[in-house]
Amino acid sequence: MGVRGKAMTVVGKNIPHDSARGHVTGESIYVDDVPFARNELLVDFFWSSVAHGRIRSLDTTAACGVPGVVALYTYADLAHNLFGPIIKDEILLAEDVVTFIGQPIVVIAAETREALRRAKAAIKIDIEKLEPVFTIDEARRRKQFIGPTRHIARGDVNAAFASAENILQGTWRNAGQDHFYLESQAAIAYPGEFDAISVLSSTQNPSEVQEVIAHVLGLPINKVVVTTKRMGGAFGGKECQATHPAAIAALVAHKTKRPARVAYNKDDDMRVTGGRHPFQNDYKVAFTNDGLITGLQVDLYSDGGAFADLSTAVMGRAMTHVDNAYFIPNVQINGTVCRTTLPPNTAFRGFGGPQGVATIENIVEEIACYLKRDAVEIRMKNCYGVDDRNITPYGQTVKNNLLPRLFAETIERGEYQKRRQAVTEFNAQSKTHLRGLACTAVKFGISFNTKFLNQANALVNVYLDGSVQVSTGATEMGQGVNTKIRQLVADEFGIDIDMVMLMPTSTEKNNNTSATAASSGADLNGSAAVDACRKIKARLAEVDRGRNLPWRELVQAAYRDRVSLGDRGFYSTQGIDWDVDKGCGTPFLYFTQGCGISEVEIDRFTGMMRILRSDVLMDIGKSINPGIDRGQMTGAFVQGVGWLTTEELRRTPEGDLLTHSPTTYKIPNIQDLPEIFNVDWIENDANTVNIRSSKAVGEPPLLLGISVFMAVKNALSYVSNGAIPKIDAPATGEEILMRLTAYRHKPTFVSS
Ligand code: LUZ
Ligand code: MOS
Repeated sequence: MGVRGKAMTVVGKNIPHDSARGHVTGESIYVDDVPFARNELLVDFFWSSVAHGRIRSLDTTAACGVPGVVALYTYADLAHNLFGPIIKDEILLAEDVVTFIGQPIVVIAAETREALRRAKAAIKIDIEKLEPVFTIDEARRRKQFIGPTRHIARGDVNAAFASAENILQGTWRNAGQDHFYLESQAAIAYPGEFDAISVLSSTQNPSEVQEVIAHVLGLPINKVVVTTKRMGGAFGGKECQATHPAAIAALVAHKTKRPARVAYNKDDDMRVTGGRHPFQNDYKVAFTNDGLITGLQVDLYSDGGAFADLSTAVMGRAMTHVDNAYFIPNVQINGTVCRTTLPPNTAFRGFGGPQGVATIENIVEEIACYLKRDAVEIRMKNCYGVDDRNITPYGQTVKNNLLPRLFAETIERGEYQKRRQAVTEFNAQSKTHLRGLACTAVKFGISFNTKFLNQANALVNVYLDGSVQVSTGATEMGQGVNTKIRQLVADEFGIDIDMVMLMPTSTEKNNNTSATAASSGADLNGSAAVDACRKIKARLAEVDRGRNLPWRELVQAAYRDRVSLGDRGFYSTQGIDWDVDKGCGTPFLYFTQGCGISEVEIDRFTGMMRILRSDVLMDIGKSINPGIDRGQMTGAFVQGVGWLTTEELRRTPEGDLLTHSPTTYKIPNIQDLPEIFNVDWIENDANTVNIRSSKAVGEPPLLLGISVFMAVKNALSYVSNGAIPKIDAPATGEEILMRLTAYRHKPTFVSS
């Protein structure tokens, strides 16, 4: 109930995204839309064009002399050069060694773009080339790793293999993915009095940007204010890597005492930032003749790139998601991050979860193929139970497990059995096309896997006309977190949604905040905002003394009584625990679950693939905003499909990215959507551990895009002459065609 006994009504409604109008009309302001300040400098950096090398000499004299150039800086101008979110191994500006193409070496500040361009061309550098490392295999050979190999284990895998009825072995390989946010990385830094500095940043993580700027400039953190109004997409790419442009802009503002702006263009952004981690996972699985998995050993290897960034945490999530929907009694999971000479890979929607889940879904497809059974049968047989067989390899109990129900309902709604029959018949008669069908699941753990990050604070101010401003650490990247928090606050006070405004995220109002990440922006920050509202409500109830005053009169009465009309809320997730060394605990507050069925059709002459139909069914709890959640489910699914089917990063043998624009890097467009696309969720308000019984939805549906990849694999199984079809991600048209061609020429044997 609201403060005056009014029923809560806004939560659960399709309130439009608070920027919907602004995005369409162009009224929404992004960092690089902010008008230029008087005296403002444009900033860019000169980067390494060599993947691995030693800088023999660097001469910036000519660049300094270019008209319009105001300053050039190197690492020597920083108070500290070394930083990093988990392992402090990252340098902002290269010192004597460069370790990836795109690594910043010299910061250039100039009056015009032309001067920037000319100065870059005038920098003379001599780099002695060293041996680069571009693959997981090569890094493994050289034992170049980031952090220790981690383990999760249960039962006795060796005994399971010794007594196994069947064993399969193989390697799952997936490539990387570019975040392809529409707004490239950008920041503007404004110098203040006495070394204070104020920064506008397109970041998911204003507090980290603030901390890194203070660190590299040698300032106390309280001298730096970072503000984020919104991002034009982020997808994890602005969880850590928005820090670099912001710190570079701050360096220039700090030194020159002039405002300074960095805004990457798309091509540069794609070349210098990292993306989703490529993985290469060796697996060995034991299973009965009935398809029951009895043992699994997986050695996960990721390509972390040149610096640690979040790679070890990403690996942690991959390791805790290799089980996905399936109970595996005996498991040994080992995870190792490889260091290569590529841009550091980082958070990307799903954060290792997709790479872990794709591994086991691929294994299940192979078991089905080997046993000549339908994969859905194998999946349901191995699915986590409701009352038993419901403990993960790391010891967390899967509570309120809806997977068996989701499988059953998705199969029924998606007419799986009927369509399986139809696909088989189609493939028997078509000489030109090939169809495939697959059903996969997702069980995504919600909470940061670093325990201390699971906290949030909020500031709520009520004004004399009854209107409300809310500030939290949540950043709006298009996912609608502002709208959800507005709804939560409006309901707490029992007031109209239009009375509530979400303010730009600022480190001035909310300190030490976590990145808006791990799908938990609304969970954590919404809970903190509600906590603040409840403190204010408790005081208002005393002012009201049962009079039931209208909201505005109540607020004014409180003001005249000198009762505080603002407060700060705090939330920390309870009951979670994770021992990273032992690989056990209860790292997640709950799981968001779902199932997806996809059917694809492949042109046997070109390899071109179309998605005929996808059905997505999820448990997203009791939705705070069904329209926004539908958008997240649809978009995440399509982004997952892009990762696994069309998006391909290609480099020269020297490691230079060739696919650095939409002309060569293919993200899905509207024509690539499933021709029939059903997105739905089940009714469930039993998730009482989270705010208003909702569930996080930002990342989990991405993993259902895996159903499309497995449908491709399934299609290939119809022409592989009984062999298990091998295909790596992304399954581009070219990759599919090569596999089809191999079957034609070598009908009995196909290597992976
Ligand atoms: N970021 C992070 C994340 O630091 N820890 C996580 O567990 C996580 N999970 C998903 C996305 N971002
Ligand atoms: Mo993230 S992958 O920034 O939730």
